Amino acid sequence: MSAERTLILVKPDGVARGLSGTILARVEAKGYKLVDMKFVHATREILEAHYAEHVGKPFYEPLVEFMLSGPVVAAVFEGERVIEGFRSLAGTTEPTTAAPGTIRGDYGRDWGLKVQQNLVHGSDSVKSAEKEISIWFG
Ligand code: IDP
Ligand code: MG
Repeated sequence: MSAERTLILVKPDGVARGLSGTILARVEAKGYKLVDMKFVHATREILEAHYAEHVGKPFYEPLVEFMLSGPVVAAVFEGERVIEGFRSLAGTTEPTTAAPGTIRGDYGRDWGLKVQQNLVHGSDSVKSAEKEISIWFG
């Protein structure tokens, strides 16, 4: 059985604020293994595939625009229960109430925009991880 993998993105706000290294270091420090990584400016096509589950929601278009606003770091991390472990480290979606000690809780806040800029993305299931790794890394 191969080890579990997840797709992690440092979103454009994380890159613009100079937090890419800090964020990746926290994932590495927890013990997960970095197995692939690239610095990339997403395309609308990539984002439409990546965020297909959110089509039609009020924040969908602002989310796509936000993700197109600058480069992201896309990374694949590996380890036992890494999907769940990274989402726990990232914190809940809304940065205002994400627990202190999490990435979103420590570095994020609400900026009063139509989309929450919350620094990171992490796959939410084995199925999504496989799909997302293939979208971003082919
Ligand atoms: P997740 O990133 O915590 O898995 P999702 O529900 O998959 O959250 O939503 C994808 C992204 O869309 C979030 O990370 C956030 O940037 C944005 N988002 C989600 N829900 C809302 C909302 O209710 N208002 C504004 N932005 C949202
Ligand atoms: Mg999600």
